[in-house]
Amino acid sequence: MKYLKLQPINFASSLLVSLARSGTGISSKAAAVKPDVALMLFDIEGCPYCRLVREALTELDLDAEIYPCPKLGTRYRELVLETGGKTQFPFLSDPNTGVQMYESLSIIKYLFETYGKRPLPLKWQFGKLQKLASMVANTARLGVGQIKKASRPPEQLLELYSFETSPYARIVRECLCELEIPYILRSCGRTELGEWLLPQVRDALNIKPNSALSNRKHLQNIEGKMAIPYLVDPNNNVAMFDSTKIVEYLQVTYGSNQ
Ligand SMILES: N[C@@H](CCC(=O)N[C@@H](CS)C(=O)NCC(=O)O)C(=O)O
Repeated sequence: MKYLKLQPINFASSLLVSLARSGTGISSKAAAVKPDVALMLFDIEGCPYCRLVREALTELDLDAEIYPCPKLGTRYRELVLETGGKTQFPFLSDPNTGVQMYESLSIIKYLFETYGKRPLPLKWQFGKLQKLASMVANTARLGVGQIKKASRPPEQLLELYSFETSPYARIVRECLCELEIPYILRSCGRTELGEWLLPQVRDALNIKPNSALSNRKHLQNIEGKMAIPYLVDPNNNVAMFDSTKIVEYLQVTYGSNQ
């Protein structure tokens, strides 16, 4: 697998993006109100604007259904054009309120007002600066996660336990985006100090994280350990950790050379 040979470089450049965005998309304070029906985000993983919205989802501990719309994509871009009138991303559709909107910073403001029920954090009030910083961070990925690759669609949505600024989870999200595989984003931000330690270090120190967040608790309960990313594929009754294994699984299962 050509992909595996490039793995160290691939991870290093993903880490660069995470370091550049290390002030956002990691720590969480759960939203005061959770949407009854899943939010729907039409996005491009490698888009600097879409990243800002996903960072806010992590910070508010909000899950969302992600419908990938890579360039040359055929599965969901048309739907955004029909629904909103233009192909621009991010595009949020909230079935709970009927709100459908473009513009990353407006979406973030909407999420903090509607679900966070708390003032927009200072850093998001410097919206233009955040956009610029996200564009700069993006350069390290050299366009990965932006253009469609041939694939066959899954019947059911997959699930990905992820937090935005995880360099490992990013690599999996990029693959899901390029293959236009829709998934439920299970936000798993950090609330505890122990969660900043790598799983191997935590295990060595026998530190058992006791997250306040429901997705982390659930994962700890079902797997007896906590690591990000974690993929669940109900189409094949598969669940797994480890970004390299997950990407290989996705390419073999859904990638196609048509
Ligand atoms: N000002 C918008 C900019 C959004 C934007 O330009 N997104 C790009 C993707 S990075 C886009 O939709 N490009 C058109 C396309 O992909 O067809 C925002 O902040 O949301």
